[in-house]
Amino acid sequence: MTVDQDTIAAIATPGGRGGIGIIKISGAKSFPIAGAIFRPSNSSLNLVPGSATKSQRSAQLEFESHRIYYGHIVDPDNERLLDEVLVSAMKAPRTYTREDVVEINAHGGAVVLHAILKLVLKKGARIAEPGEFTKRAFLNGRIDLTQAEAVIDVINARTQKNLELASGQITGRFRRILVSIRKTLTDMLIRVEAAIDFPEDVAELVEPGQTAKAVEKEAVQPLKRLIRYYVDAHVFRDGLSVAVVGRPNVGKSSLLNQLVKKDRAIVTPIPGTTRDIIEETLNIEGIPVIISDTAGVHQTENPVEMIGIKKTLEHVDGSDLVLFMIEANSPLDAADHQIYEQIKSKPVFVVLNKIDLTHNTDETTIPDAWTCDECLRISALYDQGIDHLRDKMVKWAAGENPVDLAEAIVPNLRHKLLLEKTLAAAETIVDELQKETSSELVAIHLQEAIETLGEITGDSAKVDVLDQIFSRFCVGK
Ligand SMILES: Nc1nc2c(ncn2[C@@H]2O[C@H](COP(=O)(O)OP(=O)(O)OP(=O)(O)O)[C@@H](O)[C@H]2O)c(=O)[nH]1
Ligand SMILES: [Mg+2]
Repeated sequence: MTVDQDTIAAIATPGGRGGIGIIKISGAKSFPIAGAIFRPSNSSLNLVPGSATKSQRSAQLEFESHRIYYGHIVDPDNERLLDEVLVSAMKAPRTYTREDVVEINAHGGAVVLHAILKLVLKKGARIAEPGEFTKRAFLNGRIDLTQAEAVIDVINARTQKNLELASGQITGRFRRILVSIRKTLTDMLIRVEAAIDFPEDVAELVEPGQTAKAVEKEAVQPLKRLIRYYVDAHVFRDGLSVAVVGRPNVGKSSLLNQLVKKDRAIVTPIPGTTRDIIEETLNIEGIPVIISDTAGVHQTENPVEMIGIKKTLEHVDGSDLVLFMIEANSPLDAADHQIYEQIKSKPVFVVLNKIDLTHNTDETTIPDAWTCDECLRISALYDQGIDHLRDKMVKWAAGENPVDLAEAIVPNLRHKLLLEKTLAAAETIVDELQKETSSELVAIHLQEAIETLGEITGDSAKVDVLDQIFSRFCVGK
């Protein structure tokens, strides 16, 4: 995939009003475009909207790289003053995209920013696609794909730990390990291929026992470590989605409100209050927990409720954990059993609510046939057992002894799947070397492992994968 030659531009700051708003331009025409519309501050140039004369126009500006200029944006076609700005001019290659970059710091209002952007487009730029600036940084070799992915993770970070993981990856921590494994395998491939071409020197080039040990130590072990980090700590980066499910009126919305410490969902004694799915994100010890309150599930003819119930069951499918709520103060009914049947393939915590009404003896007996990860007693209304529930969710997600994230590299799911594929190839190589099977087979598996690592770093990633990754970005990044 190559970079196109267009100069691209976008508003890089979020919509709405703010102190400043930034328009970013990248590409060969950035400096000429900025030169055409920017008037550096000059006491003899007293710009009033629509008042400047042609003779007052400055000549083509010569920007010095990595300097900030104070002045005004003026439409050169009608001399209309648009805003007072600071312009940063940065010459390639020491820029975000490795192209010439100009950033216009204007005032942060939607109308003014769009007016300036329109002018920039009129002067020869085209509007940037989502993530296109970062895509150029990747295609121009400044960062690898893992670092590009980390940029979006930093933007989307929901907790401090989330952010630490992403910023560690931006600095290339993950990339360095992958590059080192890839180098080991590439060196080996060169030697194995040489041995195939010059069989008389095989013994000198590839000593099978030692080579197997080297692959084990320098590829298999580090790959296993990275995969283990994913398993142990990916919830810190990906979050944990938790669905609260149960029949109407058991107290699901009350639990959501208690967890987020505000009246987020409507609570009434009328069964069938909640119809839509209500989501909130909590930070529980660094894990972004996305908790969703759902419509009570039961047999109903009410068409609105039926839609809500259908949504609930679809939502359960996409959740990591289900909090299946039942009432501690009344025996289970048919609806409870039906719900259990529909959620039992997921990890389930059974939550007995309303224990304040039981006088310490629950009316509910949980059937032996129900397998669940935890069984907890709470009162959503009186805040009993809620901290314990939080604690159990964290332990379930992160394990009893959470990994030290300070230096950890936690791959995302895409990385993890490719790491597993690389690991399978590396283990096959070790096996083949130990059994001294054909060098041709070893070479094929080395190539496969190298290629798969390249998909992680982006060296051999396919166009559709790249498009998918960069489409997750916002415009202007
Ligand atoms: N005593 C007691 N009442 C509770 C408790 N939790 C909820 N309630 C009450 O139970 C009723 C139903 O609570 P909701 O939170 O609306 O129940 P829900 O499961 O969301 O109900 P639907 O949205 O209709 O499915 C309300 O009157 C709550 O005040 C609890 O722990 N103890
Ligand atoms: Mg509700």
